[in-house]
Amino acid sequence: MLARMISRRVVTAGLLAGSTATFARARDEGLVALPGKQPLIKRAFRPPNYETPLAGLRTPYTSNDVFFVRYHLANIPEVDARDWRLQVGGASIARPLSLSLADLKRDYEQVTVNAINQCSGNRRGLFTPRVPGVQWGYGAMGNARWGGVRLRDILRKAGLAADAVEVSFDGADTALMPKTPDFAKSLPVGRAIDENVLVALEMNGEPLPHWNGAPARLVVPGWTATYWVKHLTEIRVEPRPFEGFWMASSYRLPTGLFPGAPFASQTTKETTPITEILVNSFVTSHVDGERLRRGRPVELRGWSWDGGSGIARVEVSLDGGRAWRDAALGEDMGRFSWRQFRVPLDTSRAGPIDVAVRAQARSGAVQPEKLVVNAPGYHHNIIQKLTLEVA
Ligand SMILES: Nc1nc2c(c(=O)[nH]1)N[C@H]1C(S)=C(S)[C@@H](COP(=O)(O)O)O[C@H]1N2
Ligand SMILES: [Mo]
Repeated sequence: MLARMISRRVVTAGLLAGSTATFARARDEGLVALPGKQPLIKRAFRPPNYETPLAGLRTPYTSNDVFFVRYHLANIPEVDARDWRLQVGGASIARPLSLSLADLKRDYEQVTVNAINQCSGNRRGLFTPRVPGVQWGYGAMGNARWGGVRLRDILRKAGLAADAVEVSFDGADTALMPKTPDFAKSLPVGRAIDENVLVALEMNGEPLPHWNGAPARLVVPGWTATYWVKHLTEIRVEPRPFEGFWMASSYRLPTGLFPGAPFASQTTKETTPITEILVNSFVTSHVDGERLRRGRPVELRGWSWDGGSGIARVEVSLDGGRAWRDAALGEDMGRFSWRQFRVPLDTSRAGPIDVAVRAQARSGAVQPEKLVVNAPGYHHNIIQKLTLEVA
């Protein structure tokens, strides 16, 4: 309702969230509802950074109204879908395009893909020692069914030249301070033309919510969410590496520290862009320290995922990591999606149960025991451990 009132105007997220009339505060401290969203965990106010609470992560598809929200820039326009245009150009494009929403819906095949959208810094708040940045817990991620058109089909129609090296993406959001660099990202052309990369118009069968990138966002299944540019307005294809701040100076890791798809045109001797999501899992049925009623049957459940090879197995230990057993896996919702794991818990005896969960991807990668420390606080995927108390 409010979203409609303010449409066709440029407002800052700070103003939006700051107006008491539009501001719902939940009982729990730190839970705040942005317009159109359920209460989320507020990690930063301006730019808006809101995390999905555990209760919102239990469904196979994360609801649009609890899906996490992450921005780098505070000036976030409410884009009017009727005026919106997607510009496609650059030196490696033969026929520049200016596409309306109607063009995208009429002239291109509509496809869907199930995929995890996970922030590179998901779980940064769990790093010890602490690393600077948004102190995310487990909920800077979600799974959704994304609908839209293949980026590849757009690039083909625009006449993609053989000399193309990278494809860059810019969104409608801008910085409040003139010195803050605009948020724009790029992909190697090989990844950009992967059939799973979409210009998405829909999320879980609905038009994209404002806070998740309306009217169109990039969806790069298997790669961390930094590439999933929201409020997409411009695509450029060039025969050289893109030099924007968010590629050249941010979202980078020491070269060779982590596995993942290479990004050769952006790699230096020292650093390389973060690319694929690493194998990971987390428990959604219980929290650390939770008490279980003695004798009552109960199941441990959660999700496991990786950057697109798919999940091979999930092992669970109930004795602090000595013995491991295979968990049952739920429905395969696609290799870029997450997959449920389940094991029954024995609650016949009182006392602690030391739970540990270890996912293995089809690529062979396994969740590590120890954190690979890195300055930006990315790729937190260590084995989750929690203690439950039967009483
Ligand atoms: N236009 C725009 N797109 C963006 C960003 C941004 O700041 N501006 N942040 C990126 C990052 S780092 C993340 S984690 C995801 C978050 O997606 P969500 O807000 O839909 O959950 O959006 C990506 N796309
Ligand atoms: Mo992110």
